[in-house]
Order: sequence, then structure tokens, then C-alpha cells
Amino acid sequence: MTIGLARTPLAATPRYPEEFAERYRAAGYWTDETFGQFLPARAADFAERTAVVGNDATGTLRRLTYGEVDDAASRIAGGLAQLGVGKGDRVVLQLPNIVEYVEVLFAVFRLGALPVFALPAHRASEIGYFCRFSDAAAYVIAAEHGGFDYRVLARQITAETERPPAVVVAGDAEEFVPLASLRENDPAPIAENGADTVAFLQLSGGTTGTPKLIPRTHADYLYSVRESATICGVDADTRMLVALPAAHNFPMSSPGILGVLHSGGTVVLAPDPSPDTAFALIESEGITMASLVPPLAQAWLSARARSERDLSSLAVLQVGGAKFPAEAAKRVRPELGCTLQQVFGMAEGLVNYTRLDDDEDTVVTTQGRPISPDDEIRIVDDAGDPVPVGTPGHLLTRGPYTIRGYYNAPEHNSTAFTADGFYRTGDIVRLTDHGYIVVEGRAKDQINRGGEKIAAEEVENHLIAHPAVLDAAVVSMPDKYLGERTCAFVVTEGEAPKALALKTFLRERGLADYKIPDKVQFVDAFPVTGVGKISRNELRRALAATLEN
Ligand code: AMP
Ligand code: DBH
Repeated sequence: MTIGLARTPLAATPRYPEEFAERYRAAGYWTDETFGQFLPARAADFAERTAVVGNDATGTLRRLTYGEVDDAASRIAGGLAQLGVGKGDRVVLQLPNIVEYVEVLFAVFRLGALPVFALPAHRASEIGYFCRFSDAAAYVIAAEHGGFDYRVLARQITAETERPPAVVVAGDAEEFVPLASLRENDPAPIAENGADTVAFLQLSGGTTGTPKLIPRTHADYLYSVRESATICGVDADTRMLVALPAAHNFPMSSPGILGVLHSGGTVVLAPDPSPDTAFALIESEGITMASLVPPLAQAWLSARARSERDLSSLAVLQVGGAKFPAEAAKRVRPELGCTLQQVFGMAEGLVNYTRLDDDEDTVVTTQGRPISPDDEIRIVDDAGDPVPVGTPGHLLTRGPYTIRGYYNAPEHNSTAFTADGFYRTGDIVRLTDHGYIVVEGRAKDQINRGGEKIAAEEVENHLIAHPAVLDAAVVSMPDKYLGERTCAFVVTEGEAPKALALKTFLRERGLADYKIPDKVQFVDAFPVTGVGKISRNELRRALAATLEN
């Protein structure tokens, strides 16, 4: 077996000031619990209970008890250690909703190594960046999923990365390391980590040319997970359907897979998010709770009328990731027969929930209120001054599970956070008289395509790399189903490429499919002012306005 290269230590990340850390500990929010201890402790309490139901990489339906998942995770941890993965090392995890995802996740945690949560949709552009930027020791994939061969991607990554990660494959590994071979190892010991150290790197939807990584600590994230489970009524009888990509922050932690496993419940991984698959699983597995983005919730609402499935076990449907229109929200209870819970969260921290006993009007028209009494919310105007209650403004937040800075990004951090540590969410919100948040819009250069976030600048940079493209601006256009879709305005020189050719160009550069512009519009020139070029912001706004007319 090859032994991996020694990796660079984790970069220093902005920490919570000691006075805050002390306060959060004294309040009981932060404890000494770590992600390495998480599963062994649950396995001791719930050994024989079912933890995870779902397909494995070969498409076989599996049911694993807490004892079985913990045993697999311990051995896989032993195997990863043999590959050279140690405490503090980064492991890029790119697995679909298969049971191996949970096994590998807890194996990495057991070693005190840090998962980097890639999405199945990511391609060479994103994965190559994550591997290089985090100096990943290992990259874990499924052989194939959704018609895509991840081994081809892994070949490209290892060829193009100076210090390539060890590649581990669930399923047929070809020349890479089979995950199955790692299971033959003796269990690795549980690494000792301080609970205030970074446990993993989560992804941000981002607003800049390169994706941002979010360092979350054991203490801050576990607090949000435990508290989310309580707010959402999760207990050992909860059976949660995970239809969104498992690595996304919402289905992972709000309360998600981690909240359910922390409570001794059962996680059911859906192989795809379609209503047919989901409804069949709700019926056969007695699902009590599910989490969706708005377009999927709409698809479930439309499919309900023609489905014979028994959905009576479903008690709570969570919807978040993008604004859920009130017209759709009010249909959830009458048509799906369950309680709606709106969730407005971010991988950077702050998560808001409508509460399960809130009145119907609050549930339908607001995006909830924060998890913690110590979540600080500031709503300010463009000048940074607080606005009166009810007036929309920029949402800034600080609290016991909101980061103080991105990973290894000092320059970006100096503008993304205020001097006193508030995160500038880029969301425009207003507060109701009852302290609930209503999302009114967004000031950041991001498109929210049905819950999938796209940084305008990242796509623009890829477009500008085309030899015929002089300049590009990516903006959102309203869409009935997705809420927003992307339109790229492009200025070309010489013979203009066809829109289709530009999209192919982006795909060939390894950009994830959801970031490929839905529409490409060629223009002769971008608007300029007397002095010269207008700001990117103004430019995007001016171009977006031409779309709406
Ligand atoms: P990220 O920072 O990439 O984790 O994305 C979080 C962002 O998603 C938030 O800042 C919002 O812009 C958006 N978002 C999440 N949930 C909602 C929601 N329920 N309504 C409106 N926007 C949302
Ligand atoms: O969109 C998000 O990032 C999100 C939505 C709901 C999130 O991170 C979360 C809940 O935790």
C-alpha cells in the first residue's frame, strides 16, 4: 500500500475571541464533545437500532445498525491511517447518498482528520481546487453515480495536482484504492481533539472567483446540531428521509443526518430526490421527516394529487436553501398532511427555523427565527446603520456557531466580516414584530438557483478564459420553478462563438453543471459611465434590469 505524503498543517483560522468562547462555554452551548467521539458514544447507547438505510455503491439496499456503522467506520479509519491520513489532514469527500457516505464520514472524524464536503455535482474545476487549496491527503469517491464515472475525474485530478491525494473508491476501484480493502484493517483509535479545534471544512456558495471553505469547530457545530434536533422534535423514533445531497449543510446539520444520528433515530438515504422515489420510501420506511429545497417541495406538491402512496407517517416537511413562496408554502399542510417548517440557514453558521407550534401565518410567511438566544442579528442600511423593525436591510450576524472567518482567506475576511466579528450574510431581510426573519432579497453577487448557489465572478472568470470573450457578467433571471436561473451577458471579439459552444467550453473546463449559464446573451459592449467602467455590481444590476423588461 502506498503511504501518502506528509501534508501541510491546517492553516490558522480566525478564532472566537476568548471572552465569547468563555460565554458560550458557560452557557452550556459549547461542550467537550468531539466528532470523533460522536458515533462510538451513540453506538454504545443504540447498538442494535437501525442508524442508516440506503443503497450502497453497488446499488444494493442496506440497513445498518449503529453498531455496524461504528464498526465499519473504525476499520475504514484504520485503512485510511495506513494510507497516511492522520489527525488534522484534509479528506475531500465526494459521495452520493449511499451508506458508505456515513461510514467514511465517521471514519475521517475518528482519525481527527477533516472532511472537505464536496458535492456530487462538482467537477475538475471545483475538486482540483479543493484538493490543492486544502492540500488534501485523500479523495473519496463512488465509482459511478448518475451516469458519471468519478474515476475519470480522479484520474484528471491526480494528473493535474502536484501533491495528489490518495484516491479511495466505493465500488469498482480500477487502479485506485478500493474502499472495501480499507475495511479489513484493525480499528483505529479515536483521535483526541480539543472541541474548540476545526472539525471539517464546509463549502460556501460563495461570491468570489474561487470557492470559499468554511472552518467549523466541533463545539460550535455540535451545539447547532443538538439544538436543531431539539427545536425540530427529533428523537430516537425519528425516521428522516435525506433526498438532498447528503453533504450539503442543510441535510447534514439542520438537524439533518447528524441531528438524527445524535438522537438515535434512523436516516434513510434516497437515491434520487424525485417524488416517486421519495413517496415510495415514505410509505415503506415510515418516514416522519424530510428536508427539501423549494423546487423539490413544489414537485412533491404537484405529484401528490396523482400518487396513491400513504404519506400519513410524514409529520414535518422542512423547506429551505432558497425563498419558499407563500403560495406554495400554504399548500403543504392541506395537500401533504404535515407541518411545514421553513429553514433559512447558511453553512457559515446562523440557522433560523419556524417552530413546530408556530401559527400557520408565521410558518407560511416567514423564514423563522434563530436557533440560539445568543445569535446576534443586526439589520443595517447601506451605510451600516441599524434600520427600524420591519424595514428591510442587510443581515449581519454573530453567535455561538457562526464562523469568524473563512479558511485561509484573510483578504476576503476583511470585507466579509465587520471589525467586531459580524458575518455579512449578503441577504436582505426584515424582522417581524415577533422577531421572525423574512428574506426579501440579496445584495451579494450570487445566484440562488433553486437552492444551489452560484458565485457570479467564478463563472465570469471561466467565460473570460475563452479566446473570443472580451468580458462577461453573470446575473440572475427570475424563474417560475427554480426561483432564479443564470444569464451570462458576453462581449466577444472577432467571430462570436455560439451559445452552445460557450457552454461546452465551460463544461470542458470542469465547471459543475449547475453553474453553466442557462442563457447566454451576446452584447456589443457593456454600459460605461463618463469616467470609465461602472462597478461590477452596477453592471450586473443594469444588465439584470434589461432582462426583466
Ligand atoms: P451558503 O452561505 O452557501 O451556505 O448559502 C446560504 C444562503 O442561502 C443564505 O445566505 C441565503 O442567501 C440562502 N438561503 C438559505 N435558506 C434560505 C431561505 N429559506 N430563504 C431564502 N434564502 C435562503
Ligand atoms: O442554504 C443553505 O446553505 C442552508 C439552508 C438551510 C443551510 O446551510 C442550512 C439550512 O443549514
